[in-house]
Amino acid sequence: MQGKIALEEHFAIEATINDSKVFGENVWTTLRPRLFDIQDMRLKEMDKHGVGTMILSLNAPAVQAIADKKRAIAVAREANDVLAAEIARRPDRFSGFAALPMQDPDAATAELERCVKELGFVGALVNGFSELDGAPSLLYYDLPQYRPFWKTVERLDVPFYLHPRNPVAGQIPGYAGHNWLLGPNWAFNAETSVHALRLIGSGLFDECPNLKIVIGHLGEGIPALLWRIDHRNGWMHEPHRYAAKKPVADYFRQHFWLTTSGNFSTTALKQAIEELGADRILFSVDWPFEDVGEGCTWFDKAAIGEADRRKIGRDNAAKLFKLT
Ligand code: GRE
Ligand code: ZN
Repeated sequence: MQGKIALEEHFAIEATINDSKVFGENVWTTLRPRLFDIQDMRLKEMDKHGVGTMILSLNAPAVQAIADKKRAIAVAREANDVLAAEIARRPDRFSGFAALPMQDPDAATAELERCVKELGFVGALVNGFSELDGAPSLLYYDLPQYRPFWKTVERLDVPFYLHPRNPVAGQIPGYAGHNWLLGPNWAFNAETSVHALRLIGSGLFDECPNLKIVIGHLGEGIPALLWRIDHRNGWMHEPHRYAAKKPVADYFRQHFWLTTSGNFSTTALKQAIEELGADRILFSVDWPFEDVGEGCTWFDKAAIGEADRRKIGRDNAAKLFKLT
């Protein structure tokens, strides 16, 4: 399919590049230049495999792991300015997601507003919880201090991409001594799904009925468990004890969009379509951690209907991000 839009596609700046050094030296020689490149190799890959547009975002965890608040604010601003300059060179091919210093809710709100209104970005991509010097615990965005931020996201009418990050050392005792569970193997989906469910349970979507959240990897495991999350031990008729008013599935179907990033499984794609409908699924690769050719070759031939392929490959994203 030509003209695909892909929206979990990363780049790095000097201040964040080393966060991506996770796969060892022999991969790093390839991964590093791919993260710094915007206009050369990336565009060639897009042309070769029918990607018309990439919505670009910073690598992970980047700003979210900078516990010094001032530095988090400065690095987010720098990354967003770099991205805006790159988009200006090829506005026909690139669009942007804001990196946000969530350590400071007011600063994050102001930076989002600047990125959308002045730089023309189409949303934000945040790498999970934030770390902050002196804060007693990790900052998840269901916390009450983030409500004004979410009101602004809703008012600006831009989607918020909740992207994975690893837990901090010791956060999940069961991972100790089993490092292979970190990253895309398991920890990313476990961390991100819990964060998404915290947002739902907190009642955020009752307060912000027009909020739009995007998550990757075909839903970080949630579609497979959506029934069970609400049903639990159904015969016991014990309602969820959370602030939200409705079942989890209601919020998930109304407020969430899922991308195919890094999960090129037709079974998972079909399940996501069955649970949420084809209008809620968006094509993505997760470049450069995943390969544009691999993602596109899979998607272009996946056993779904052609009408769904057009929606997922392009039309849903064009509508959600108001791309022309
Ligand atoms: C990502 O940001 O998507 C990512 C990483 C590290 C490893 C794999 C991966 O940051 O998909
Ligand atoms: Zn990613």
